[in-house]
Amino acid sequence: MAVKKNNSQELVALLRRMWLIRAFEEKVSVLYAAREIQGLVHLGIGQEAVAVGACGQLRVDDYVYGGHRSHGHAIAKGADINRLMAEIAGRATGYCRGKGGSMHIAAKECGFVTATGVVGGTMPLALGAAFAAKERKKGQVAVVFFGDGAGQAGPFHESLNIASLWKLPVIFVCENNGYAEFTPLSAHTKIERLAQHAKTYGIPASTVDGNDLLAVRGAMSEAVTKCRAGQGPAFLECLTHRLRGHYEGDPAKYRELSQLAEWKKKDPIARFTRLLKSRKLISDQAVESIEREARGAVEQAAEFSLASPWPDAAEVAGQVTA
Ligand SMILES: Cc1ncc(C[n+]2csc(CCOP(=O)(O)OP(=O)(O)O)c2C)c(N)n1
Ligand SMILES: [Mg+2]
Repeated sequence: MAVKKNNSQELVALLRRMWLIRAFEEKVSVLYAAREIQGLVHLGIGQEAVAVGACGQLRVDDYVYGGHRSHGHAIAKGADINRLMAEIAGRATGYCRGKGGSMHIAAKECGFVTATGVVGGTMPLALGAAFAAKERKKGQVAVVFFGDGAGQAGPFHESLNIASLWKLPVIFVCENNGYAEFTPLSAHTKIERLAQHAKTYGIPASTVDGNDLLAVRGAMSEAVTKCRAGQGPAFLECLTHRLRGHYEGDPAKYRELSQLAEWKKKDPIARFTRLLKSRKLISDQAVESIEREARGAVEQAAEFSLASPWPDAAEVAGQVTA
């Protein structure tokens, strides 16, 4: 895909955002190993180009929904990393006052509406946001991120059907990382490309290399333009791979080391850095300072989180509406 010279700053900002996500999740991994973070944690290390490529095409007032592996989606949409880290660490200063944790992030001010550990669970919710957006007529869109495993869930099919039927402004972004927990795609479906399902429901779909930031960005730009113009839903399948286990602590014995090594070569951050360098859009020094700044910001977020109080036990039933 051609890179216009006049948007070099924007491209560098995308690299910066990918680094922020990477540094953030690497710190989460360290804190998790040190038992500063409780519960299950799923990292999207290696999948940053999908989050950043897709969310980079959105407005603040567009809605984003995630799932169990969504720290990166929230950061890409503009979530504050202090409040995000505090939430993951279960502290009262977190986005959900420490009650949601890693899998239940909601950063309302930037349009990251919610996430859930229920696979496919936010797909129908995104439809609701898209329905409201359609009624409001301000050109907003709703985006929902989910994995290949969600393709076998009922809400996936129900959501695609209704979105198509009602021509809703929703973009389905599938992160096809080839695994659902420890099960390879070939063992959980005969459908190799999730985009095939979208076509069945009459939704325009494309499959792109999810580790190529510009490929994701280009496909998302097209989808968002059509969606805002009232042409109905779109489906974007991004082929990618998580470089960590399914959850932190997963020994990932179901995956060949050679497969992991192959995917490491396709690391989206290293790849995009090479591209920017080859086009002389960034210097080695600038790349180093981007990484340093990201790690610095994340250290501060960790310090803020660990110095924050735990939620008050008396608040346990607060903010929960029946
Ligand atoms: C409705 C439901 N069924 C099963 C599970 C258990 N589960 C948690 S993650 C996961 C796999 C999800 O795979 P995928 O959608 O590909 O996302 P990935 O983990 O690869 O990002 C499963 C089956 C769940 N959380 N919710
Ligand atoms: Mg998967």
